[in-house]
Amino acid sequence: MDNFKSGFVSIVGKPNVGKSTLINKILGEKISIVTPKPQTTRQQIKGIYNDEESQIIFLDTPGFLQPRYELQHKMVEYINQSLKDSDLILYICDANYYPTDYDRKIYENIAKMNIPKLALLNKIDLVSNDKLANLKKQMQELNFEEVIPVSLTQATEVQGILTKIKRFLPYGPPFYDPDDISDLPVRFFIQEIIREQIFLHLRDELPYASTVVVEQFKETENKIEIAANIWLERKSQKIIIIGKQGQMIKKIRIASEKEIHRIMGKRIKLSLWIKIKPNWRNKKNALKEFGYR
Ligand SMILES: Nc1nc2c(ncn2[C@@H]2O[C@H](COP(=O)(O)OP(=O)(O)OP(=O)(O)O)[C@@H](O)[C@H]2O)c(=O)[nH]1
Ligand SMILES: [Mg+2]
Repeated sequence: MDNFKSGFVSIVGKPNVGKSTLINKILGEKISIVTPKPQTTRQQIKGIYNDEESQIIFLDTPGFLQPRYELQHKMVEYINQSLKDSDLILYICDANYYPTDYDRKIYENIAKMNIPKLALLNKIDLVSNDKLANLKKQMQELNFEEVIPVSLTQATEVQGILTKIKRFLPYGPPFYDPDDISDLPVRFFIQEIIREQIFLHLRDELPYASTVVVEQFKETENKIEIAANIWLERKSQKIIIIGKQGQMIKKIRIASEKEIHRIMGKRIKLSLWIKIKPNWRNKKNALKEFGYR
C-alpha cells in the first residue's frame, strides 16, 4: 500500500468541449450525460477510477459560463468547489474553437491557483495539422505542466492520459471503496438520463428550462417502476414536450426506458409527468427542491 496514490482531479473547461466524454471514457461507463448541446452537465459529477496502484476521483463539472440566472450561478459554484478540493486540474478545450472568451476566463481563474494543471486539447479530428501545431504552440506558452492533443471520441484508450495524471497525485490510501464508481444515488442517474433525452429530442430554450425529479422508484426482482416529474417554466413548453398526440413525450419516455434498462439490466416501466413552476431557474427554493444544493 506504500506506493498507492489517490487524489482528486477536476475536469474544467467551457461548455461542450468534452468534459463528460472524458470522465466516461476513463471510467469505461456512462456516468455523466453527453449531448451535442452546451450546458448539458449542471452539477458536479464524481467518478471514481480504481486500479491496483491508484484511486483517482474525477470531478466532472458544468462548463464555465457568465451566469445569467440562479441555476447558472449554482453551476459556477460547483466548478469552484471542485477546483478547491483538487490535486490536479484537467483543463479541456475544443481545438476547433480555441480560444474563446470563456477559455480565457477559465484560464485566468485557474492560473492563480497553486495546483498543477494539465491541458487537453480535444477534438483534434476536426482541425488541420497546421492549425493543431499552432494551437499547441500557443497553449505551451501558458502555465500547464503539459498540453495533450487528443480526440476523445476517436481515441481507443486513455492509459497515456492516466499515466500523466498519476504523476501529480499524492501517495495515500483510497478515499472510497474501490468497488464504487460514484457516490451519487441511482435516482440521480435516472434523472440525468431523462434529462439527456430531453436535450437530445428538443431544441431552443426547452432543454434549458427543464429539470427532472424522480418521485418513485420501486424495484422488484426483474422490474423497476419509476415515476418522474419533468419540471418546466411555462404552459407553452408543456405543449411542445407533449407533442402532437403525445408523440414527443412518448419518444422521450421510450428512449429513457431503453437507456435505463441498458444500465440497470431490468425491465423498466417509466411514467413521466409534466409540471410547471414559473421561472424555477431563478428561484433559490425551487433549485434546492430540485436537487441543486
Ligand atoms: N468530433 C468530436 N466530438 C467530440 C469529441 N469529444 C467530444 N465530442 C462531442 O462533443 C459534444 C459535447 O461533449 P460533452 O462531453 O457533453 O461536453 P461537456 O464539456 O461535458 O459539455 P457540458 O456538460 O455542456 O459543459 C458531444 O456531442 C460529444 O460527442 C472529439 O474528440 N471529437
Ligand atoms: Mg458535461
